Amino acid sequence: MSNKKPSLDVAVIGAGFAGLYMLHKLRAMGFRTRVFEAADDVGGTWYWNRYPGARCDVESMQYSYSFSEDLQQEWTWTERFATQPEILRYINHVADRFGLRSDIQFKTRIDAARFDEGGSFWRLTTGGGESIDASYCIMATGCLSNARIPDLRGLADFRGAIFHTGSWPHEGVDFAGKRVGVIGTGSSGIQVIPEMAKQAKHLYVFQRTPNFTVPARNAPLTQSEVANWKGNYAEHRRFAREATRSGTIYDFAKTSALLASEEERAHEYSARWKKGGANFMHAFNDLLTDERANDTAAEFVRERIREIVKDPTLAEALSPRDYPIFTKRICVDTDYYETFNRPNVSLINLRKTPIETIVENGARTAESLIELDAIIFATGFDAITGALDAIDISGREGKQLREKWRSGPRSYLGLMSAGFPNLFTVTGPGSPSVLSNVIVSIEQHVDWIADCLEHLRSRNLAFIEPTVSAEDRWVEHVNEVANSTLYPRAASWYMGANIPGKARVFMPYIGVDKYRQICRDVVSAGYDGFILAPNASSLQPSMTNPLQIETNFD
Ligand code: NA7
Repeated sequence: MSNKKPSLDVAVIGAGFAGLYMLHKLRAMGFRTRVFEAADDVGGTWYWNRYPGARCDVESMQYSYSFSEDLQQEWTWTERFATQPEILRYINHVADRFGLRSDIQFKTRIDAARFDEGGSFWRLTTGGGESIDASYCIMATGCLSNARIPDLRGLADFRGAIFHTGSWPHEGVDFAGKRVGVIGTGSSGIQVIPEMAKQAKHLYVFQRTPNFTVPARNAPLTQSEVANWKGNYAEHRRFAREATRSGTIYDFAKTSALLASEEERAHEYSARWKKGGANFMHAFNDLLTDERANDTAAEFVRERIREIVKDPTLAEALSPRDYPIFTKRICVDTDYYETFNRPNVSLINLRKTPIETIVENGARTAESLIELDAIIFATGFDAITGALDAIDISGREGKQLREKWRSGPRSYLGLMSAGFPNLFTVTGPGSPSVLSNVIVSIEQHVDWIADCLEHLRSRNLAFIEPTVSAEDRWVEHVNEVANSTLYPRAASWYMGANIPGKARVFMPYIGVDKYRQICRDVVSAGYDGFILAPNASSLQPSMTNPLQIETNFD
């Protein structure tokens, strides 16, 4: 066994919201920490997703760090829903304010992370062939960072320009006078389409599955709105963390849609539709658990589509019918349905006329050749596990994480996976992650991991790993919770359904409030379900003799 101490205590992969806060926190605690980032600057998701119309669908007063009172008081958001450039400015401000850049190695993609059992540390390998050793490895790689372009026949023959919303050119693109195709109508497509319609000569929207979207009603924030938030930040943040399922404050209804009269329902839905934003989801308390209740909300939105879109055939083609509303991420738009009334916009319904092949000058469907100068893929991400799978991660006995997760990700609390000591995932599968205000979830994970490393250090322990039985129980619990809702009814990226060949398993944990309590209970019970050890070899026996875990998840 090598006694050489690794050069780093902690290696963090990714310089988005998660990686930056992790660095700030650990550095202050005296851990030798370094962040590795593939891009040439900070920002993660907000660095890459620069497409026209890109905005956060969580309101800006809630979509920010809470760890520094000074930071949250000094920063002023200008709009109800912040644009990508404004969020990126905020992230850059944070990086500068806390002097984080000096400990971030940019333009460095981590290709592999191997647990070196001899030396008992993590050895990372970069794309450039550099090796880095660290006692702990923290994956802050993001849930929506592995952009996917589908394998369309003939794509290599296309002579026009190809873009993906999740990897947009920094210099911007001029689409004036161009015939543009957007493939995909998820949140990104629904944001880019109205903007593209204003720029392009003609826009062709290639839709496979229509999505439900609610109007954002975005507007500048008033001074009094900002003052109200800033004056009550502590309480607002506490409420979001401890009393909500999604870590976001909405106007939560306490009544069932089915107990309300038709008029009451119409009144409630209309009021929320007028106010805008994802608050619409919370009009009644059974919309995600009762199909009949859910259908009242879905039908309200379909009625709005019929009202807005002048051509009834087009309105019907834009109306989702084969999954419950909210079980795919609800989209929040500005003039999405209105855009289809423009003469320079055409909808290509891929359910009726699929793309047979891309050719050098466009896309050939079963019906016609659509000539295009540019194709924008708004086709999403290999979500939640994609960025982790892209790294060759191998743990004890050379076991690969992507092999272990082939039939679906297995983790304990979405924080660690058995067989991979000292490897943490921020907002990993099995944690609220994408079903929450992700900054709330990031801060909780970063704090939990930092406390855990302090716990180990103060007791002269160096290793931590979950037991297989704790992990099994957790995976079962995540599924039980999901199955008590309508979520699994949609072929969504929450289920891995957008990636051919990916296991269909519901990946996020539903319930920020409950999840946080469970994480605290696990710690109070002495890191229940984890093995803590002074050396790596002491981790071994537990795998054949798993501990029984006491923490009650229910
Ligand atoms: P999404 O939500 O995964 O949407 C991707 C869209 O692309 C969706 O409409 C897909 O249709 C469509 N798609 C995917 N593959 C194809 C192929 N092969 N052909 C045609 N259409 C396809 O990704 P977004 O980037 O919009 O949003 C992801 C999250 O990022 C979002 O929720 C925010 O949190 C930020 P499908 O529904 O699969 O039939």
